[in-house]
Amino acid sequence: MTADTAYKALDASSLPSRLGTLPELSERVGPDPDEWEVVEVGDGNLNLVFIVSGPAGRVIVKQALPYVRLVGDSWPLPLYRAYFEHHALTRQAGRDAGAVPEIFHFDREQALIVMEFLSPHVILRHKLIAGERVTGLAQTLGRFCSRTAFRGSELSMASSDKKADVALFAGNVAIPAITEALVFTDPYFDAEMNNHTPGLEPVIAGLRDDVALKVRVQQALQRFVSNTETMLHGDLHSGSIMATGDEARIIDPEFAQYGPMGFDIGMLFANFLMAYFSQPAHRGEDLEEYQDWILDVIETTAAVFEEEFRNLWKTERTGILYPASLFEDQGQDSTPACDAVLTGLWRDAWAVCGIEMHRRCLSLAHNADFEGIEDPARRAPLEARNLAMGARLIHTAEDIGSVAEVTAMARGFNGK
Ligand code: SR1
Ligand code: MG
Repeated sequence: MTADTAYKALDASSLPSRLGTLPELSERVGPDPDEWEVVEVGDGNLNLVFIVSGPAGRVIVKQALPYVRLVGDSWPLPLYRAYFEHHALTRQAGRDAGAVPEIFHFDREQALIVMEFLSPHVILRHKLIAGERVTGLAQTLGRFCSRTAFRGSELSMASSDKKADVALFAGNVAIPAITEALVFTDPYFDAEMNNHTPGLEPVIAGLRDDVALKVRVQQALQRFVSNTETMLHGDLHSGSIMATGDEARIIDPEFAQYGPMGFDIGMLFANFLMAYFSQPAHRGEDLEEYQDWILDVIETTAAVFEEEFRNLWKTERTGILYPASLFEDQGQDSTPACDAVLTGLWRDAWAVCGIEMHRRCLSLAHNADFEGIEDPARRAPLEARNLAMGARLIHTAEDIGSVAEVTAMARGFNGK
């Protein structure tokens, strides 16, 4: 950046002159900024995203806005989130090499990150709505969730490093507050920014009348705010994944915070389940096969996650938790300890899964899987199935013994 470093939002016309002298851009886009083509493509809820193209190639420039883009400047949001996103991307790249875009440049003052342009990748949510398959998707996602969960925790990290990182991320208060409200709280009362499809009123009344359900959701929130097990992606939905036909990458960790190890995979599965429940409005004759594929992705992701977690348990358990000195060094098997950790993790995951299924139909930020169904009379019954399954997951989270029970549950609700 030039002499005046005060934050200013970029636009397509000012970007070349403002970033034209950055060597990272000259090298990757081209030395003459007059030759750059800039398009703003951000379709998320928070930020500006530019594709910058030139004779040497393309990069992404992502810049935070000082407010929530979805709502406008009536909802201010600190720019410091870009700083935490940068830290999160760096840690994720270290914990699961190649899973996230490469960072070329970070400017804290301007809240901007210049990063790899993923091509020909598209947002996974669009692929799911279009009925497209991604080979190897479950392997990538299962490994990413497992490696980031394990390697960001005291199962692997030195206690002092972990504490320092938790302290660093504790500076990020505004972003977790969004999740605390929009995900865990707003769906269960008449919050100002809520919106829902007409026709769902009886279902919503049922959820809000269900005291036991609200207690369980609050218990999950209590774990989310107070359990700093690992560094989460924090917003791992199908809009935070970009894919080709045979490769997937994880983007947008601006909601990164320390939290329970089951959070990311629970949110991820909710988004696959919402893709599943919305499919009858998007598909024709291949509906059943495609829905089966989605459930297969969920089952395989869970299997890959567990396999990788058990593998890391055996090979990388270098932190203070469940040390070899208490088990293997005494000739004892630590598998029961790993089983216990995974049991708690899956309990958290299934509860979060149900809660995410609720918030995307009831709170502020919905998803295109359902929102793309134009006719509310068609949308409401599909969302009702999704809401009912969400409630079942929240109520039964600690009793679910396998992912197959969850996919069977989905098939049951889909037939209703
Ligand atoms: C005001 S932000 C709304 C939602 O968008 C993000 O992607 C998160 O999911 C957040 O809850
Ligand atoms: Mg995002």
